[in-house]
Amino acid sequence: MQEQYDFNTIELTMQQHWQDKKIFKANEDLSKEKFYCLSMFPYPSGHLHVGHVRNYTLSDVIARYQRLKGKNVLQPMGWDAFGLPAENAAIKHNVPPAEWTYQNIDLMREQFKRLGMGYDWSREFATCDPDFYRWEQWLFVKLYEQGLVYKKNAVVNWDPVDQTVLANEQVIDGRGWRSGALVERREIPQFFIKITDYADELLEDLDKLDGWPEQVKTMQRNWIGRSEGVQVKFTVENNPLVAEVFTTRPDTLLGVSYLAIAPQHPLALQAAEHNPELKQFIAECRNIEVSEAALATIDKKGVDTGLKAIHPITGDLLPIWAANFVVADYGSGAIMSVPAHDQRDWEFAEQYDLPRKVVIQSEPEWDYSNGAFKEHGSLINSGDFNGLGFSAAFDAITNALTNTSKGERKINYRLRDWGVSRQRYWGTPIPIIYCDDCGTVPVPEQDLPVILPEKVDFTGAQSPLKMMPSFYNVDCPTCGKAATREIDTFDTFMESSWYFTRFACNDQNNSMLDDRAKYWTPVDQYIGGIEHAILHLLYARFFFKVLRDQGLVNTSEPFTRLLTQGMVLKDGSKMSKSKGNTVNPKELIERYGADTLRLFSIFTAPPEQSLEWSDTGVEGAHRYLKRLWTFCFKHQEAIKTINSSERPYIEWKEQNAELQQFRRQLYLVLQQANHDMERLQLNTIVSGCMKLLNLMNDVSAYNTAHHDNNIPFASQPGMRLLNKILVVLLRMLWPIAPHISEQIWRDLKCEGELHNIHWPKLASDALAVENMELIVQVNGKMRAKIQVANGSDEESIINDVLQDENVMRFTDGKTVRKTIYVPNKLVNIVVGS
Ligand code: ANZ
Ligand code: ZN
Repeated sequence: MQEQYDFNTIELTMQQHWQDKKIFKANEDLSKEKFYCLSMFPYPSGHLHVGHVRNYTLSDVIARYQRLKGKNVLQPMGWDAFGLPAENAAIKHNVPPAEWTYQNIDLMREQFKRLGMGYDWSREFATCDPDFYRWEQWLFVKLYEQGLVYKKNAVVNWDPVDQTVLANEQVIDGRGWRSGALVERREIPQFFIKITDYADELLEDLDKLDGWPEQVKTMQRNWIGRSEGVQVKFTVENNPLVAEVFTTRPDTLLGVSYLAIAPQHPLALQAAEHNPELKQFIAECRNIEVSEAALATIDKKGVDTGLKAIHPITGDLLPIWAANFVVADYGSGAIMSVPAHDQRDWEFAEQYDLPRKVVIQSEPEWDYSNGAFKEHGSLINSGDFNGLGFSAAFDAITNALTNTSKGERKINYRLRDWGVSRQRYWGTPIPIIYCDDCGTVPVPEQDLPVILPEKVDFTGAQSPLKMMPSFYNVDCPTCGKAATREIDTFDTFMESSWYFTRFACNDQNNSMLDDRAKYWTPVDQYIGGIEHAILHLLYARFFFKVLRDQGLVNTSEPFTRLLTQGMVLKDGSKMSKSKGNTVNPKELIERYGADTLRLFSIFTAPPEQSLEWSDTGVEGAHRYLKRLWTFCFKHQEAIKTINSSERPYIEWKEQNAELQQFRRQLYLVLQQANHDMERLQLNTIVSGCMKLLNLMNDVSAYNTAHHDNNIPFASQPGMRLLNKILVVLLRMLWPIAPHISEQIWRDLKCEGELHNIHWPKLASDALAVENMELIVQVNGKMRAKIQVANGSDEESIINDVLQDENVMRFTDGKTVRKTIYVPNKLVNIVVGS
């Protein structure tokens, strides 16, 4: 063993060794339980930043731990290679996006390797590789044929100077980022995939995802936005058109005083023909931002269309207004306005002096000059329905409408179909051909892939494909006449929606996926940033269900457990180039080694919380590894001797109290580590490792005091214990700081190779020497203390606790919602009625 902790040599040697032995190459071994560990693949920007280091270290720790647990682990890596930054770089540095991307991939691959990530590199791919995207094109054609794809007009940002469509992030204060021209809104035909067909399943299956953070599931639920309501038909006076509205409050029907319709609503367009003011208003509304979030806060404006709707129950005539806050493509683009009980309607009515009718009783009396009364309550001023509460009124009014064919129950979703067309070059070509005679023709399977030309001049803002007749001029696959290709490419969310399945069988050239995908999916542990909580995860869940329906995978949810890691901050704010507070991992690796960086990023904060960068923290992590190294160097002869000699059985029960106490501490740390690993509280595993080094120091001091030269090392309990602590510590540390721990393992002649050794086992006898006292809380309040045998498992402890008389006094008649066990300390029972 070297005296100096020469991390650079150690890390490079170890990495070479793992690579030579292909230890991270995953095979479909049916005799073992599989574990698919994946972190969201990176965009190849060329440089790893410390946020990446954290994200990828987290998943490497989990993957390596599962390996020691005996699982058949797959941890692949690839590149989310299409997208806008490559186009921007191409314009800036005059290098084709493909070239820029592949160079970056090479750089980043080396950085990952230098960090010691345990990836199966044989499964690597980049999404810009035709061998990958051809299958995306194949699937798209399948979906097209099955009617899950359609084309419709959708709004884009049009730069009139550059004559190109801009992505939202290329529009700055309403102007094109290059030209500075005022951006126009244009409608152009685009492809959509019917994700809404899966809305119900996407919503319902969230309940099965026990391994997902609640917060992410809530965000998905809100995004899908299911609401139950009623579609009400209002006939229009002297007009064949009907105004249909969607309402979640049919109980307020008798309080409707006007209708509000979206400016693009057919009734508004019709009325505008004879109404210049309305026409002008509709034109103005075209140029405003249409996102729902924007509409929610907009200044409410409207114009009376002059049309009158007939109330379905009272027969009253109600004015119809065109209003800018009504979303054209939600519900039916029209609302029945109840200013007394809906705040937006209230504001609109105030502004245009429209009448207000109170139909819900408030207690105490509500002051309507301040705003709408939005609560549920008994009906008043509602004729036959007076006195009914919310649900009864909902049902009664709905039935009255249904019986007269003036309404029906309806479920609406906020979720929109997925627009997948992008007017960009650097993406997967959409495999569609347009023929004057045959119309829209999908590219036949045998003609796939449609390859994106990579040698392009990319200077201006426009897609180079527009200027490449060699790309877009083709023969129609149906009739053979001259035709043209679609030059739009796919939204890059398409690739990230299914890449994780392809890692199972990236070498398969005859189909999108094969049986290996059924073996490896679902991903057991997925790790990534909270910024992907909605779109990426929703699209991936959707695609997985689509793949299931194609028979390509055999489960319904792609990610069993999800860990959303926190951000890396410096001085409390996000690191960014513009703030000049970035930290370069490369320099840190040179200075301290990869193990230090890994240890620091795991130790400093629990995975889900943000991590505050600190140079002293990095130094602290480094010092720990150095101390460990030095300790091992100092004790190497003794440890090596024990490891290479026959070790007689030691009856621990017969040893003195001090030794038993040391041994107990070892297993308490291990017990905690087991618990922490399973709940991914990885930072406290490092604390455990630190405790074990301290413990080794204590045991070593004990050994010095009790040393007997006449007994061989291997027979001295204190020496054996020291050895035991070390081999537990090295295994606990290996997932986090794999190079140093494996090197020490090797240098000190521990058994076999560390990467093949199983995770240490608990010696429950060490823990069972006495009872321990646990604090029991009910809903966070301390209610009892109970004695349980040391080393009992969580299940039996919870059982004991729930049967304890004192505890039962507080849980009686309530449902136990959750139990939280903090080993050796407390149990918290969460109850609800
Ligand atoms: C009458 C009413 C009375 C309403 C009341 C609410 C409260 P969610 O839950 O989001 O589905 N609405 C319907 N379509 C709309 C559109 N295209 N643009 C803007 N608003 C629209 O909300 C449904 C409610 O949002 C509907 O119920 C409707 O207003 C409005 F005291 O109808 B409500
Ligand atoms: Zn044709």
